[in-house]
Amino acid sequence: MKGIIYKSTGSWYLVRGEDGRFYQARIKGKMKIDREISSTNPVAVGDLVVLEREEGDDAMITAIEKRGNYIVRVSPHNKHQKHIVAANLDLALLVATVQEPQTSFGFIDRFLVTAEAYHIPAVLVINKADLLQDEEGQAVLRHWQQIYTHAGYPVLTLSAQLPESLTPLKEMLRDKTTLFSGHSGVGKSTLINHLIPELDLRTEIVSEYSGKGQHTTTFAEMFDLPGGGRIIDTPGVKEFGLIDMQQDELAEYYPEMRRLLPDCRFANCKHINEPGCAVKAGLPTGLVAAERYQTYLSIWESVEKIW
Ligand SMILES: Nc1nc2c(ncn2[C@@H]2O[C@H](COP(=O)(O)OP(=O)(O)OP(=O)(O)O)[C@@H](O)[C@H]2O)c(=O)[nH]1
Ligand SMILES: [Mg+2]
Ligand SMILES: [Zn+2]
Repeated sequence: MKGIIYKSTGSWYLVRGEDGRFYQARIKGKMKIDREISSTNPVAVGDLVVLEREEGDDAMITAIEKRGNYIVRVSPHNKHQKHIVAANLDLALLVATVQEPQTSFGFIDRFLVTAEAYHIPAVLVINKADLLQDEEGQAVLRHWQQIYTHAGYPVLTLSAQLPESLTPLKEMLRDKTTLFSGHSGVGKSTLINHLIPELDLRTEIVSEYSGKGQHTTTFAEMFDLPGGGRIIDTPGVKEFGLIDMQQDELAEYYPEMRRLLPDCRFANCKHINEPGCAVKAGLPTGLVAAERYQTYLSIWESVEKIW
């Protein structure tokens, strides 16, 4: 029987079989894993697998199907290893907050760059808009919306406390498998609880002391949406470390820069201080937002050097 992974704790898996039932499964000791990527987790949420039923609700995973796509980040336990966050995704959604906790442009852009590199459409959700109702807050929200809309991403500004603000999000998620990612405390589980009313995921207030979330969700888990589609809740991420990224490909993963690259004078332009650089020429005209260019420079410094 085939099945799909709904939850992975590392030692056992919650799998939904073709029969619609959930099974507690383990990986068969001798299962051959087609190692297209070497990662700390051989099987991830969203993976399609072959199941062998055992007693009751127990099962064995005997094979894993080739992934349509997947998203990988640096393993939380070992900087030199990869961790598959989820597989077979239609959308990668980042929940960001201006405050409580603050999400930086650098973090947002590392996530978006990763989604581009894995060819997964990305969406930015700015949650906790209720905390930004004064004039200053509204201006910040407009600024964020403008930066990311211009970069080419759908941006939804909403608040888990204002149920009607979730309507466009519901539309966007219908019939899709969507990964929810973001810092701890931004409200991923709270939003999912609203989207799936019978669910009651644990949520926790952001620590007043550190201004950070408390890592309430500890394992990635997938849930069915009432109107069709699935959502994957994930534990909060501190940093989105980029895997196997090289400096010369980075600009390709900024959609607004990608469009300009053919106009750079030099084919191997780094877009830093070359003459005739179309990316830099796009800064004063607003084709490239200064905030996005700043994150380009800092990510460029941090990834594999090839020049
Ligand atoms: N003011 C306000 N608070 C919110 C909103 N959404 C969530 N919260 C609160 O933010 C806190 C953290 O929410 P969670 O849903 O646990 O956050 P999470 O992203 O799942 O966090 P981890 O599981 O640790 O990654 C809770 O106290 C929520 O009630 C919102 O739109 N506005
Ligand atoms: Mg959570
Ligand atoms: Zn250039």
